[in-house]
Amino acid sequence: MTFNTLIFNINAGVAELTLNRPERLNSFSLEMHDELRVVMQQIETDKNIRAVLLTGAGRGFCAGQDLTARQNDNRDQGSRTRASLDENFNPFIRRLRKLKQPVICAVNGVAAGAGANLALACDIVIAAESASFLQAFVKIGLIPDCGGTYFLPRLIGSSRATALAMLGEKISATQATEWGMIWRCVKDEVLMGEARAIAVKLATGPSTALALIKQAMQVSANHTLDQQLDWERDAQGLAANSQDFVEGVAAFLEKRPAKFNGL
Ligand code: T3D
Repeated sequence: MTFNTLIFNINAGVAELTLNRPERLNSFSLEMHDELRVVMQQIETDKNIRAVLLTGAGRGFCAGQDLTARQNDNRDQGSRTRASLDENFNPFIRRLRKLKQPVICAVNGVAAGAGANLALACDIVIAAESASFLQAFVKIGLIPDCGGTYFLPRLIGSSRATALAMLGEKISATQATEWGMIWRCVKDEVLMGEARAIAVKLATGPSTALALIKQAMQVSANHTLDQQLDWERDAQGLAANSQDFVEGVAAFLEKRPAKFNGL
């Protein structure tokens, strides 16, 4: 598939999705949203895709909404903004979170506004040392969206989340790692190699268990311990019914690496 604003390849079970408007730091345009809908449909339905790797082209990861599309717009800004979230950003974040496949985000440069929160919506975030995260919204009189006010306090606690959102200060990938906002940061030159290695590991892993782990982490945010113990029991029943569980146990007992087929 070829696109104007995205690069999309599928290789050895990994779908690699690159936001590709480098001259605007990969900010979101309507065309990009349209193309993302096509790609998401493919990822949701293609059984051969077992992991997704998201990154950005050029020196930035994503600078959020393309603000040039918001200039000299005399229409009702409130209604337009609500519609933009309802029709474009929110469905994308929801679909990403609901994907069965794990999503790895390789943050190659600045992640600002919706771009920062897109990264936080992914399952494993790895960043280049030169990358940074910026809740840019307040600088233009907006509030964090795309789940920023959901993910941030859960990842780094309310005090840091509030300060980042209110002050709009950029933090480095190193700081983000120290705060537990992302999984890790690595030297710029090894970012894509490391991110691809994670993606391949997940694409050759036990897909049923991985999908359930993803779901477990999400539902736990709103569960009591009792509810989560029950949820884990049911999910473990599903995982144990997979071929990959049989293979995993056999491989352990035979002292060989497991060969998971994702079933
Ligand atoms: O309306 C709705 O749909 C509601 C939804 C909102 C979601 C949101 O994401 S709101 C937040 C929007 N994003 C921002 O406010 C971030 C704006 N960008 C920046 O603050 C800075 O560009 C960065 C901190 C991200 C990076 O700074 P720097 O100095 O590394 O780069 P730069 O020079 O500012 O940007 C490079 C080019 O990209 C530049 O173009 P030029 O001058 O070379 O022609 C710049 O204008 C362009 N660019 C960067 N971000 C955006 C953008 N163009 C359009 N929209 C952008 N968001």
